[in-house]
Amino acid sequence: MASYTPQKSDKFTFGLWTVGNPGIDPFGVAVRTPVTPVERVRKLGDLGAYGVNLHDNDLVPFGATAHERDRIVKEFQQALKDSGMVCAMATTNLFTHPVFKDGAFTSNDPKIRAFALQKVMNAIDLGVELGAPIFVFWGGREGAEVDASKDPVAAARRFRDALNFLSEYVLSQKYGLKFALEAKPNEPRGDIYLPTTGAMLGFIATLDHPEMVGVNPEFAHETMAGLNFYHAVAQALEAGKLFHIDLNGQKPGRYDQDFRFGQEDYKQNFFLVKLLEDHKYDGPKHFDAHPLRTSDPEDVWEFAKGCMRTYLIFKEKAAQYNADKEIQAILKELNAGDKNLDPILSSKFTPQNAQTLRDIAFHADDLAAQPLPYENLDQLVFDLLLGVR
Ligand code: GLT
Ligand code: MN
Ligand code: MN
Repeated sequence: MASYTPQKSDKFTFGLWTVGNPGIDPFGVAVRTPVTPVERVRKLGDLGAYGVNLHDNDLVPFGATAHERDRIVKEFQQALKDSGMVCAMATTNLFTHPVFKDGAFTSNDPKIRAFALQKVMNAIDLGVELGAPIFVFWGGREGAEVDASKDPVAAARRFRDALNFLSEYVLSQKYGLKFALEAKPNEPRGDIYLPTTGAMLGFIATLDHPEMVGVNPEFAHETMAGLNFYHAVAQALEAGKLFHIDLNGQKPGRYDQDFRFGQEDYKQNFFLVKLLEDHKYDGPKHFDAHPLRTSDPEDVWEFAKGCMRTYLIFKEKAAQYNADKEIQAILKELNAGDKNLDPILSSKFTPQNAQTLRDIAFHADDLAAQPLPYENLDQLVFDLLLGVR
């Protein structure tokens, strides 16, 4: 039996805010006192994680002096070095302070939009100083409960203006940083703009520097809206836009649960891991989850270990699936192809190709009668996942 011990090469990362979550919810106060960011880095490093991610204010408190900032950053850099960890991603907290209660980039108030840009430029500098190659934008407060309050067309334009401005900032500083946009349908706003990964992909194409910008899909965020996360990630991957990924657990139709990776829907997570492995996704695998409110400090580390262990178990199952003779024989049959038609179907339109297609006498009833043994296939997957194959 494999040991499922995480290696640095697995590129598992955790946000400082994940293992540092104190268990606050809208109905209850904190239940845990998190250890310091430095201790989180040390402990995660010991457990085999590759790196950490942070918001500016996870490390440097809002309003800290330049002197305090530099001292904190230096101490943190030392902790990263000592534990062989990296800062894999950085982002900006544009949601906690009351100034952002009605949005940051999409606020109606130009002063608040300008303050948001200033805060992001500082957070970008911090991320680059810590060596982060990816910068995430999650517009948690970019939305509305009252649609009369904001013009959503103006909001889209403002969001675009902000990202264009920040892209130019990165280029002017010669930072080589990439951006990843993270969608969420709602919470904390009643509705958040650009609510899905697909919406983000459409939006990216309208930016001045689309080559710098990809997506950071999160399992919980597509799933809470009842969407198929596996399909969303596949679309991003196929478009060359999967720059980062947030893995966790979530039941459809609930608040953003951010459970331990794999806690819900084993089958969906299995196909997700198989997708990432089969397509050699080589970015960080970020467990953007938090321990249950019932967890004591020790259980917090069980949560972190569990996220990584679950991924590695699914990875092993994916290899088993790819080597399973019966499953592969069915897939081979389903994907047998057609040596005459495939070249036409995968090439561009030509009048000649169009004529060739017109001239074929298709027998629709015969085509419809071909077997599609999906009951059998799905049961084989179930048996494999439940360990009886
Ligand atoms: C917040 C949110 C996450 C985002 C983080 C990045 S912050 O915890 O719930 O999904 O990825 O800003
Ligand atoms: Mn996230
Ligand atoms: Mn979430």
